[in-house]
Amino acid sequence: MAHFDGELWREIYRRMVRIRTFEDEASRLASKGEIPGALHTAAGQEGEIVGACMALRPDDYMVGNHRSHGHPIGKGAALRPLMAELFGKQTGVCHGKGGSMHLADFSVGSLGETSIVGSGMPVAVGAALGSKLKGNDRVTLCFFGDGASNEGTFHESLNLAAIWSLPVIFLCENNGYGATTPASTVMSVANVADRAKAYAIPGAIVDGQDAIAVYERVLQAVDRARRGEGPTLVEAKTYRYADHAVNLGPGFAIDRGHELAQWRRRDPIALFRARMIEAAIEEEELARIEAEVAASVADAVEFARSSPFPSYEEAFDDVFGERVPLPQSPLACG
Ligand SMILES: Cc1ncc(C[n+]2csc(CCOP(=O)(O)OP(=O)(O)O)c2C)c(N)n1
Repeated sequence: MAHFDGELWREIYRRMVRIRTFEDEASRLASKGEIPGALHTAAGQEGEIVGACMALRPDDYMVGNHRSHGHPIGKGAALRPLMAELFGKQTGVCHGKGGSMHLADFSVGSLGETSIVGSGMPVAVGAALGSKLKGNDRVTLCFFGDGASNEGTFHESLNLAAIWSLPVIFLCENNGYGATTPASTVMSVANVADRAKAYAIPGAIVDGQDAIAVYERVLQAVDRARRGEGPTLVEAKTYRYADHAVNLGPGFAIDRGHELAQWRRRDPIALFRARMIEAAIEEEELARIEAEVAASVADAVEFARSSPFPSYEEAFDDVFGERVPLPQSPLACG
């Protein structure tokens, strides 16, 4: 049984509930068209997200993927600018130009996410190389899916991180599917962690529905990285409750049979809630946390709704490359 740390456990619980509540609300708003575009949610995966992020220091780096509203929340991000970004508003973390699949919040070390599967791993390796060259002890945690582990960037990133002993933790969120493809049908090994052998780095499998188990295993990997001993590959076995994404149409539905009900019985939030009550944390206190989170998500939605869209003149702000002269606003042309 893991050592009980009241402050840590309460924060893990708060962040997991923040992710679930944020995701459920974002999904509802996207389904009714208030949030534009495809929206990938991580409900069901909160245990591995928060367990891993809590093993980091606030000044450590974190890189996500296309399913990454939860990752910055796990790292401690404020909800208002995240929700505003989903709405495409000027007050969003990327000033409304990134949307759901391009959230970056440097204030909490979240270096960002992109829709290109496997693209986060080289970015994480670059951040870790930066720490090494600067001689500081900041580590980088990189989240990616089982599908991304079949991309070429996985091999290149783990190989480079291994030969240069870089301070990076590769956290594979094995939720059983790459979009709608069962992971077992596109992998020649039973576990993503088995691939660590090929790079002579530690590979570990953890129960992704157990936030504390993930926290403890990732903490070991973080300590190793900070000591300069190099990367670790951690595979969290988890599950996502929703189909691939909201607003992509029926072609992305998964035929899951009884699987969903089985995984819901091991819901990471419900399991952890029961464990906290066992550890003598009052039910009323947990209910208070849940009410506070519900209020802060509602507040974030109101903030997003009432924020302005970016102006036409801002179209080329915050982007790399030459600023091209803007023609007269099409809106002004009438
Ligand atoms: C390079 C690339 N190939 C394919 C896609 C289409 N695509 C988007 S998400 C996805 C599945 C990714 O699976 P996984 O990494 O396991 O993450 P999950 O969505 O299951 O969380 C695919 C194939 C893409 N966006 N980028």
